[in-house]
Amino acid sequence: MSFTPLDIKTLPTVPRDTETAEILSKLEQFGGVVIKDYLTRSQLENINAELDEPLASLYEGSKHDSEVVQDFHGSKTKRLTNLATLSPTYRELLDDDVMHRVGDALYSEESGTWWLTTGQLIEIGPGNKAQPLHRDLGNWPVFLEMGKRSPTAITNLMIALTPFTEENGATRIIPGSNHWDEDYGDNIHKGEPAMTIPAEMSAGDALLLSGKVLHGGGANVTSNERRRGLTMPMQPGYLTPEEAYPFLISMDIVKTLSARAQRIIGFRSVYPAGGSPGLWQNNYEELANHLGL
Ligand SMILES: O=C(O)CCC(=O)C(=O)O
Ligand SMILES: [Fe+2]
Repeated sequence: MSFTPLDIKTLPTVPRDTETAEILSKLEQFGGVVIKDYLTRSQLENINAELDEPLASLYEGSKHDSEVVQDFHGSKTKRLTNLATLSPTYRELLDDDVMHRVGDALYSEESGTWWLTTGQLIEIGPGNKAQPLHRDLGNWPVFLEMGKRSPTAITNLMIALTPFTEENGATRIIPGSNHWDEDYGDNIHKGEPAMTIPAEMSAGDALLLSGKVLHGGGANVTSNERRRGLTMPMQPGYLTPEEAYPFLISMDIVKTLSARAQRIIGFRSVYPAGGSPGLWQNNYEELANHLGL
C-alpha cells in the first residue's frame, strides 16, 4: 500500500441543499467536503457577536500537563467550550437540519444514536504553528489500531466563523488518507505536511471531515488575523464525548431545546445498533422520563 494523497488542489464544495447521500459520497471519496453557506448571514453575525466577549477574556494555549497535548492545543490558540450556555445561536445550530440528516445517515444504521463530541470554538492566533497531523478517531485509541476497518467513530463539522485562508490557519488535510490501509500499530503513517492542502472557506461555510483522514489546523502566519472555527464533531452515543455537557448546562436552557438537540448533548438515553437494550439510563428507563423532558 502506498501512501499517496489524492492529486487535488482544493476539496470538493457542495451547496447546502445537496442530497445527503451525495455529501457523504464526497466525504468518503476525499476525506473532506466543504458545504457552502452552511450558516445564514444572520447566524454568522450573531454567533460571532455572542462569543466575542467570552473569547476575548479567555486565555491562549493549553493548561494540559502533557507537552504533546499542549502542542496539539496550540500555544496561541483559544478553545472555548460550553457554547450552549453562552450562545443562543449555537443553540439554534444544535437543531440544524443538514447536520441532523448527515449525523443520522452516518450513524443510525451502523452504530445507533449519535451525539456531539464537543461544541468548540477554535480561534488560532497569529504566530501559532501548524497543529500536528492526526486522525480524530485517535480520541479512542482502539480505533487507531483497527484503522480503516474501524466503524465511523467521529466526523467533524468545522464551521468557518471568519474566512479560512492558507495564511491564517485554514484546516489542512491529506485528501484520500482516510483510505490508507496501514497497519495502525507501530507502523502508523502520519503523513507529511507537504501532502496537505488547505480547506480555504468563506465565513459561514463548513468543512465535513472524516475521523479517518489526516489533518490539522494550519499555521497562522499573519500578523493580526485570528482564524475562528466552530467545531461540532458527531460520534456514536456509545463513545464518551470530550465535553461533559449535562454537568455544564442548566436545565432551564436545556428545556428550551428541541428533543433532538437535547439528545445530542446528552439529555437522552443512547441506543446502540445491534440489540443493546440501551445505555445512559435511569433504572433501565429512558433518561428523559427521569429528567421530565
Ligand atoms: O483547528 C483546526 O483547523 C483543526 C482542529 C482539529 O483538527 C482538532 O482539534 O482536532
Ligand atoms: Fe482534528
